[in-house]
Amino acid sequence: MGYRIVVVGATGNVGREMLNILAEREFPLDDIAVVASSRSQGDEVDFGETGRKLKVQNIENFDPSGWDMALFAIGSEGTRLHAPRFAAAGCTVIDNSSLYRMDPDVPLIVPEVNPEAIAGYTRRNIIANPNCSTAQMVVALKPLHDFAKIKRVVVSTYQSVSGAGKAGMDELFEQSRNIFVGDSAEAKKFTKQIAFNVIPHIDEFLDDGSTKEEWKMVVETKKILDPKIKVTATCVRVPVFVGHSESINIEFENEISAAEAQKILREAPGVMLIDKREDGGYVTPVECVGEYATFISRVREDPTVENGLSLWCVSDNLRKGAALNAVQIAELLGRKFLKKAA
Ligand code: 11C
Repeated sequence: MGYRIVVVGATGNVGREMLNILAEREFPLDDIAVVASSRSQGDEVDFGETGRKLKVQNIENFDPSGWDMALFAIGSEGTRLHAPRFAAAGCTVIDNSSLYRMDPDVPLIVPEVNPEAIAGYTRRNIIANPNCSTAQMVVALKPLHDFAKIKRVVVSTYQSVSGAGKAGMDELFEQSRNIFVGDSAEAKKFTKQIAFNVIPHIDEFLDDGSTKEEWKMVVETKKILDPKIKVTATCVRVPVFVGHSESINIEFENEISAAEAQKILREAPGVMLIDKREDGGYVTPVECVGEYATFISRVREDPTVENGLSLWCVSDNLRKGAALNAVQIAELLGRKFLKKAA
């Protein structure tokens, strides 16, 4: 016996990856429904590589009663409209938007980091999935924090355009092509030219001069990992289609050598350490596409602070940063709370 699962936002970048990953991991399903806005009603989407096509239903008329879980991959606005009615109908919402992440009654879960916090889902029948740049960072930080207690993190991100949806990917493609043929590189989705450029601005500006993407990395890391950890972030969009990269500098309370950190990371859940200290002995975003792991490279001591380390962290933002983490949450929920007889 399996689960009845709904994928909400099934036609978007993350929704499609959710379907791929549910199929790849042979998630125990009795039934699957795909829903999206009325624009996509009647369209067909692939259920991964199973050969099965699923017909998109209109979210406005979809009745969630009798469905076990819904993986939401629509923006905060649509989530605000529809998630409460799914949750009230008994269908547990696993939400990829930022809407509920900081709600104290909604657990924010990365299964390798804080699986125990999922127990709080009963308060609203909603579980939040973190921002992609936070998810990969906390997977890397957790085993190091357990060993030497992290005091402070300085992170700079290099985030791919797929984080801004299909429109972001189309803009990078079109601008690159236009520039090659001598046409203008008009910016629509992004605030400046993204092709052959980098933009130090993701999401809206806040009063203190930081951006909401940077704020999310700070507050989500505290909620998932440890409220005592200080985080400062600079989030940058780069002309890469898929795969977010991060340069992370960490200050610890206790001593930790680079060799100790490498040993810990080699054995850590969800982490793949590729750290050869030679030409090409590190991972770049193009190599992480389609993978589940959070890749760590360039682990080294930072002699400018007591107990400091620097490292490089790369992951597929549509997978561990979004769809994979959501499916892992569904698996965890199934194992712990929504057990089905085999
Ligand atoms: C980006 N991290 O790369 C964002 C996308 O809060 O879930 C995901 C935004 C979020 O643009």
